[in-house]
Amino acid sequence: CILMYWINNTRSHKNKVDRFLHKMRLNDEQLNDISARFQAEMKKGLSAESNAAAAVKMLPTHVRSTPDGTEKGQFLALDLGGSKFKVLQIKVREDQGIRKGGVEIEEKTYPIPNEVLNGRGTELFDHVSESLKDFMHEKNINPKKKHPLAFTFSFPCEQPTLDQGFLLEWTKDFSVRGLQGKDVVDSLRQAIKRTGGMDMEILAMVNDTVATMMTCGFDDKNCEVGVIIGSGTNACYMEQLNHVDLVEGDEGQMCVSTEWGALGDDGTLDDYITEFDREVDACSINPGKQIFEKMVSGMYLGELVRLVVLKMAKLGLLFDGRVTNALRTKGTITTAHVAAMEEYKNCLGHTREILESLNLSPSADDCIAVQHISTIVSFRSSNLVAAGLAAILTRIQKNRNTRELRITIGVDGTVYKTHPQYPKRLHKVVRRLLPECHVRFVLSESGSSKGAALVSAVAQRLASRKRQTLNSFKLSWEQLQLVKARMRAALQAGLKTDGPSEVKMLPSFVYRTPDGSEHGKYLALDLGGTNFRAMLVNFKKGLQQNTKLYHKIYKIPLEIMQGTGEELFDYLAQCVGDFLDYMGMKNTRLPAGFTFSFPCEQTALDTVSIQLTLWTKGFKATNCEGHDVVDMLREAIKRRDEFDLDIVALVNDTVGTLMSCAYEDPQCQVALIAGTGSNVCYMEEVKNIENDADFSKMCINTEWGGLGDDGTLDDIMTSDDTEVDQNSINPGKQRFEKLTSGMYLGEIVRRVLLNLTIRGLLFKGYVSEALKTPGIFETKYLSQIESDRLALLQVRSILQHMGLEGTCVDIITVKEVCGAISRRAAQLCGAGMAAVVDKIRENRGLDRLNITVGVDGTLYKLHPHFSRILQETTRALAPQCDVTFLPSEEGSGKGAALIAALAKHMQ
Ligand code: 0WK
Ligand code: 0WK
Ligand code: BGC
Ligand code: BGC
Repeated sequence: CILMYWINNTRSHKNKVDRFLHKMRLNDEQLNDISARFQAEMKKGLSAESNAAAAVKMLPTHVRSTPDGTEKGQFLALDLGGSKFKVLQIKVREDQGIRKGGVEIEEKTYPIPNEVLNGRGTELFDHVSESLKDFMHEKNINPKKKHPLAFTFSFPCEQPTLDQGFLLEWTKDFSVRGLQGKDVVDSLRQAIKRTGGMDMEILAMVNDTVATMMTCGFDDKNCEVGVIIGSGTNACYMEQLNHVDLVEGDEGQMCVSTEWGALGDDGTLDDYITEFDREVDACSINPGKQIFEKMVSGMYLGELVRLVVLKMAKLGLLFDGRVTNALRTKGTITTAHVAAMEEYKNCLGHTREILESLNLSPSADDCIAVQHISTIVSFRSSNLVAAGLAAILTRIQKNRNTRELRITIGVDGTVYKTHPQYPKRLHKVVRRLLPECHVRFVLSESGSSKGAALVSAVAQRLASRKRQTLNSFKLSWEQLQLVKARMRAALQAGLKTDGPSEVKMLPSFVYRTPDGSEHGKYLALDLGGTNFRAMLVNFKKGLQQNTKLYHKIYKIPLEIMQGTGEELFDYLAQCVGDFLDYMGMKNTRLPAGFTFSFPCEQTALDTVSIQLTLWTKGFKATNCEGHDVVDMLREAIKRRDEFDLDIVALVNDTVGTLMSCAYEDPQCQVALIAGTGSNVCYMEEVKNIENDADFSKMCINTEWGGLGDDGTLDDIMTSDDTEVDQNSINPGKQRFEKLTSGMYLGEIVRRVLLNLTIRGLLFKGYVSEALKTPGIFETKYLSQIESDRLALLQVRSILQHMGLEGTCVDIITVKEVCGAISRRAAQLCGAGMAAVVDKIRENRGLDRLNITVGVDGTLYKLHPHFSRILQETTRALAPQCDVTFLPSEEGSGKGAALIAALAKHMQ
């Protein structure tokens, strides 16, 4: 009967507390109600419209997958924000999982002095980086080596990328000044710089819930939820990307840190808030904030119990109404006390000790009552967490459209780890609220930093993949020498054989450069890669500088470029007619030179039997290849029957450019076009050409664009290059041109960006329609994007203009890709040019050669770095040649007119 008396007595005292704290005792209906309210808040937080006003921020973390076992590497890690600040070294071995010892950890906890907790931001991060330095020193970690660093930061942060985190607000007991709204990753970088003596690469910043999910996910593939019930509380889970409005993209998943601690900050939980909760909030460092957290987490549970005990004592319901200063003092009952009062074995003993430590002399009944208060307060905490988890699991059920959810929840935090009853209660209520779900709870044994290291391992792998992609466009010195040698061999081979050779070495029948004797009026027609130019040139004998020149540029529509040959030449004839009209010279039959920037085989300078061997660049007009393009123009002019022309010469645009530049600088013996297309011509020794003309030299149009058509460049072509070639209008042709000219560089960039995005390395993996559109990334954008004068924002607007939205990191990557591809193009042209000038030097048996190269083309003229890199590469690969590069002023048209003058002179 003593026992019965004891039981009834206990029950009655508990009932007294139950009545007093009835508002804290939540039944399943209320928990489901809270779960439903939380689900509504989650929706608000995920939607772009309502996110700003939402209390529960639902922060995207840029963690797109849970571990897949391939993560590996050695990392330093910082774990800041929980009750302990830790510095760690983590070694992750591939495919071994934590349980199989796949992860080794060394760690050290560093206290954070109060003055730092409430000091300035720089002081906090100086403390962090000095602790890091101390740890490295203690563990003999080489300070000279660059170390990947993983950063767990357990506060609400907006993250545009994995390695940026803008602090929204402090929670728990942190109230450091000057960091809210700042990128804490950058603050850490600055502090590490200030501390000095270490070199860190901060790969990722993660919230402790995310790191906990990743840590548990390394062993359990079903782990897609992470929850912290520690000094603070929060939960994250894998959400479908198409529900995360703040991040572009619909494919796949992304981990979202709910920051459920703020549930109720907008009054959503007011009907569940008790007077004790209001008092805890009012006395906290962040009143009105983190309402849910203040009902649940370790920072506040002890205080809640104290306030309840204090109130009941004041009401005479405890200790006969006796109250002590200790009991009135904030923080004298801690969450550790609450846990102790719930110890299975000696809960009442602990309760008595704690109350006596507050100078109280509790009766046995008082101890029963106070112990029960602790139970109710911590029970409510686990119930509220259960309601929160039920909301998250319900959302995942809906996302997967399944009721039978098998899922694991990774858990960490002192309350969950040290409070004896907490885990069991939590598991039980979650399973009771969602009986159809198979929910497994996994405790994150040794903290979240393993997870942070795993996230960093993924970031490192992604970064290295990006670096691999960029490196695949890097040419070594040896490779450039190889290209020079291959170009040289191809030049040689092209001169020899009449048969097919990749570098055609087409004779131009121009045997000398101008000597100033040219005079008279000539018409020049210039069909380039994108435009057609008509010009009238008037030369004055020996007075180069007095040359008069009038011209008009006509854009060539794509449908004309790729229509019938007849339409193309009718269009050219129409333009000429328009120009002569404009010049009032329709009735004058002027001698004309025709610059035709495509490979043509000709047997003489003037216009007998000229054959277009193949279209290049964007041209594909039918019935032209193998035909005499001068005849076709003549036919078109005849069809037009408005004016007549005496076309006396046809030259390639490189030859025209050489003439035009040689008119200024007689030392000009080579000409390069680096524009829509890519090509070079130069004055070759006639003895090296199967031609018996009575001249010493002849200008050879190399058509070097064809190098590689027989596979000689396969070892430097990347998969993206191959894709561009295979999807071009002339697959397998003009391989060298496709690596070096304006027609293709933009497209190579687009394909690289597309492949990086598909692999999740760019634009957050979001493959926009724009990115899938061939030709959308025009080469002119490369020149703009690579200009040093442009800030990232301006580059962003260029990308936006193309329908590409990117983060700062994305924009830097785009700039890097553009730079890598244009740099390679310029280097390849430099290697080719070195082959040409060195051949001329050897032709002439010279040790040193002084020579001028005339240049034209939008890529050379407009790209901010192309010309410099090309010149540097040429000089480096042909050190015995002093090469001057002379940009052509008036294009090759003037050159064509000069040749027309030559041709006229020879008639
Ligand atoms: C241990 C984790 C840490 C997290 C902490 C939370 O390693 O990242 O912040 O748990 O629990 P607390 O220390 O606040 O009780
Ligand atoms: C201007 C020359 C023209 C040549 C063009 C190449 O006058 O003959 O075809 O440069 O540059 P693009 O217009 O292809 O950039
Ligand atoms: C913070 C969360 C953190 C949680 C657990 C809360 O106060 O806002 O970011 O995950 O504590 O440490
Ligand atoms: C053509 C050459 C031309 C070069 C530059 C190439 O596509 O084959 O004939 O010189 O473009 O315009």
